[in-house]
Amino acid sequence: MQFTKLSFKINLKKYILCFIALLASNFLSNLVWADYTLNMTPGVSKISHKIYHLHMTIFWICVAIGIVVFSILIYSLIMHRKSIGHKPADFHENTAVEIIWTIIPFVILISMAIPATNVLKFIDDKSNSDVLIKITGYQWRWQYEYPEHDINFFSNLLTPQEQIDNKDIKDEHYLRDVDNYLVLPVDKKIRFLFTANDVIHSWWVPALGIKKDTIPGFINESWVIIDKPGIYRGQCAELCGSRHGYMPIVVDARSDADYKKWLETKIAENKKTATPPAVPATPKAETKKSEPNSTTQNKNNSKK
Ligand SMILES: [Cu+2]
Repeated sequence: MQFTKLSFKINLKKYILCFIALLASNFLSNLVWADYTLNMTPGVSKISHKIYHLHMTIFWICVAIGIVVFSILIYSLIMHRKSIGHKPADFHENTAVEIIWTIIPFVILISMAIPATNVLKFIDDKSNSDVLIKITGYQWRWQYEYPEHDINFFSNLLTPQEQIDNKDIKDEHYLRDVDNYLVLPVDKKIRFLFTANDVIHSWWVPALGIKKDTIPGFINESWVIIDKPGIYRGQCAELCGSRHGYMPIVVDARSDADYKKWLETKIAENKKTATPPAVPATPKAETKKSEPNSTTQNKNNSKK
């Protein structure tokens, strides 16, 4: 009986050790951590880099405060404990101490506020842009307009309903892919105008460092200079209704040459769809001929 109890104890110890070793090897292996980042990512735009550096500055200030405060705390706990016979001080209210612990946080806050204000000022400067894009939020898709080129299109979720209903295998970009990407040039200052058609949405692409509310009846503004070509994904970040989770954003950043090529094909597509049929085929088409006159008349009337 005793023998079995002992062997059970030894085995249990062995199993626990094996389990700990297995866990440790799992957590320490590169495979587990390969796709794991704890910190904020620096992103790919001038704004996102500034936000990242501000975040790191504040982070290190917090680390320094933590080290100082916990050092004093731990030192006091050990060196001033009752068991070694330490006698507590009996003073009450100390003006010097109160002034010091007011001034130190004040200095820390000012040292944080200066870089934060500089970043905010940088983000707010939308002047001298090269490209203008208007973004309109809809329940539940985005509309992108290039007012300088008369281009506009909708960007809808591409994930099939079968995947959403668990009837099909979910692909790599499940709920994060759209039919029409927002194509943007790199190294150009792009100014965004944001609005919405129905309820409040929020256009959020973390890699670009942009998160702006799109509000019906209001125009919000932002800008970006993208560093490198690539596909950058985001999503609506304002609870906007039952399909809020189904309106992702995909930005396709291209080199200037590729962007211009894309613009040309889009402009050509627009012209094709805008051209009326060359030869009127039926007598009905003849009656339609008079329509342009009536519309110009309407326009003239409206101008009056
Ligand atoms: Cu939305």
